[in-house]
Amino acid sequence: MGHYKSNVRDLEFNLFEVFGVQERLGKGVLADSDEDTARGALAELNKLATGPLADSFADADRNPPVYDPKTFSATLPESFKKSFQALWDGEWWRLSLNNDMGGLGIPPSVQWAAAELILGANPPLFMYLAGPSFAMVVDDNGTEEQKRWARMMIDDAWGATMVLTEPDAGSDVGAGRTKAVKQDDGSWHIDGVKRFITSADQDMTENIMHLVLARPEGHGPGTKGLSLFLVPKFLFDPKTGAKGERNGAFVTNVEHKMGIKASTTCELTFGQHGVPAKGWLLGEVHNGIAQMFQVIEYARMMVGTKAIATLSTGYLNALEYAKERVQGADLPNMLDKTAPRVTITHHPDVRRSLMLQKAYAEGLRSVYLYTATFQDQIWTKDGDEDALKLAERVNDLLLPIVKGVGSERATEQLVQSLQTLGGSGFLQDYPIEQYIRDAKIDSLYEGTTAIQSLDFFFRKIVRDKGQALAFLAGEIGKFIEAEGGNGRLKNERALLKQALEDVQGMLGSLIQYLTASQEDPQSINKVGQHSVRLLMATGDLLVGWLLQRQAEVAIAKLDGGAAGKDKAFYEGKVAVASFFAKNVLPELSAGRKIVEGADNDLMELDESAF
Ligand code: ST9
Ligand code: FAD
Repeated sequence: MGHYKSNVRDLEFNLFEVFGVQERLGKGVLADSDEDTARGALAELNKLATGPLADSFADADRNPPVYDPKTFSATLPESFKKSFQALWDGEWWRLSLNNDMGGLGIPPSVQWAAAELILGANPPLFMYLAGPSFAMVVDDNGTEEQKRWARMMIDDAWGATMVLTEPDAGSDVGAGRTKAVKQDDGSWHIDGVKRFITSADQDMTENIMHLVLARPEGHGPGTKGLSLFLVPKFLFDPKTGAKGERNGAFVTNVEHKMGIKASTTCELTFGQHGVPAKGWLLGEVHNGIAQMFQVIEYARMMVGTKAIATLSTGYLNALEYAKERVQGADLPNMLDKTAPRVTITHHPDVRRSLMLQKAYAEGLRSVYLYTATFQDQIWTKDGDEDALKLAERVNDLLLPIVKGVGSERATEQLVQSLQTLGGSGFLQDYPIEQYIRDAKIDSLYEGTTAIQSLDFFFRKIVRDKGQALAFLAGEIGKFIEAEGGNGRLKNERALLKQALEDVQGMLGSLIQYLTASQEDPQSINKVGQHSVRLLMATGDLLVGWLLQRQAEVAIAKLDGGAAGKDKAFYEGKVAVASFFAKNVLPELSAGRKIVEGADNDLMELDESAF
């Protein structure tokens, strides 16, 4: 058995029993799919993910890509290339494409469920598949000619990258200094050094299209002065795609990292090695940051899903170990030295930890799939203009939760998965130490957690005038009032109601501090001190709510006579919702008190006192 333990049952439960995504299938752009085809796709991919994709997971970590400075190139381990080929041959690169571009005709919710399987088995594989999905952004924004290039990117199986970061421009993308100089033939020469660029070189694809942010000469400061350029690794015949000369975009280093080693992280240098780095302005319009955010939104969803996928397999590995490991006696028999030794699942602290891991793994899975249901609505253009606008706003609101909360909780809970294995967890005989190393990046790239929290508060709540949040609070409120589940989980609903009030209370305080900053500019620092707390609390609220929604479905199934494996599955759903409500949600009240009592002492303290 490989390292990857998937949870297709839970994916299907969310999709078809909780969110009812099958209702959109069989119509419009989804005319060719139904529940069976969606289930079939997941089953097929699951075989690949738990087999050939997972096979190179550890080998590519222990034998990472090798950089050759003489040729500016990176060579990937053979085992990993084999896994990539299996994924490619299965045509899974079609997953995120729309029908016109050769997609599979399945909605984003099923696409992301499928993505979880790849991301849980071997995340760098998914990232090397960026070519086709980034081609969609080129197609959406490009000139007629660039739309043809987008087809080439797909048909000729190119790789692709997103190129923003520079040594002095990380979170602050607008500080980027890479410049672009217009040429007489309408192309541009890019000049500068970018760092930390994922997949900027590899030896698996014929060409790579870099999507690069650079500042045209004379353009203003900040992100708004940046434009997006298409910069291929190899120049190509614009009509046929035939490969031409090497372009002047060279990888000048591959980083040595803590984890996710199979994914090359490169310094990418433009126009510094005697060959100009030729680029073409996307769509011939200077709208770089907005265009790049189309890629970033996709990538933030991907990063959150990756973290949650890893947490899920971490939890399932820990669970399997715990069911077999015998150690110590039951606590009630602890004084009896002759008492029978038991598996560690008998120890209350192990149970507590496993149930918390389950809560976050399954609750966060539900959060990302719930988010994807709004993408389904946008994808199928289901509803009038107002409904579609609202779906976009809600999707936007949820993205920093999927990414920020997903990554933070995954890292935190994966440490608990390792703890379940005791000292064995520390060994490379088990996958969890690699999971922790590979998942840590998720709270860093695509905007750190602090950046997600600022995006959540300032852009997704304040700038949105709270519209998306009001919708979400309304949905949770309706659930609380509905009293479903046959009157069971009453106490849990009351705890959810309190959690909703606590999050609203926290938000109310932060809005007050923001308003007060019109008189006292320092007051905004109180928002900055607590924005991550708000983000994480909202994440807990959503996890608590969705686990209870799941429990309501489970109760109906149990009442309907579910038996065997199904019975255990549904009982687990009821138990985890109850556990989370009783053990985690009450903590939000303390968080609210902290936010209500916020002051600026921290900001007034001299740095030397730290
Ligand atoms: C990175 C990559 O880290 C890591 C992994 C790469 C993996 C690549 C491959 C992945 C995909 C693979 C796919 C395969 C698929 C295969 C399928 C098969 C299975 N939403 O607030 P302002 C825009 S990359 C939308 O003033 P500042 C907007 O246009 C590096 N748009 O910002 C706005 O204008 P306006 C990632 C947004 O103060 C304009 O920006 N780096 C949003 O100028 C200015 O906004 C980062 O993420 C948004 N949420 O700049 C940087 N926000 O207001 C993190 C802004 O008029 N830093 N815009 O609408 C930030 O995000 C900063 O907040 C900042 C601040 C840069 C935006
Ligand atoms: P900094 O921005 O210097 O942040 C340092 C710390 O300060 C963080 O804790 C941060 O939260 C905090 N901080 C910074 N600004 C603020 C603020 N305004 N408010 C509150 N806190 C703040 N980039 C690409 O363009 N393309 C890629 O493909 C890509 N892949 C990557 C792959 C890997 C493995 C890594 C490590 C990075 C990758 N990146 C990529 C870059 C990544 O997106 C950045 O590292 C990230 O955005 C953070 O920037 P930074 O590292 O410069 O940290």
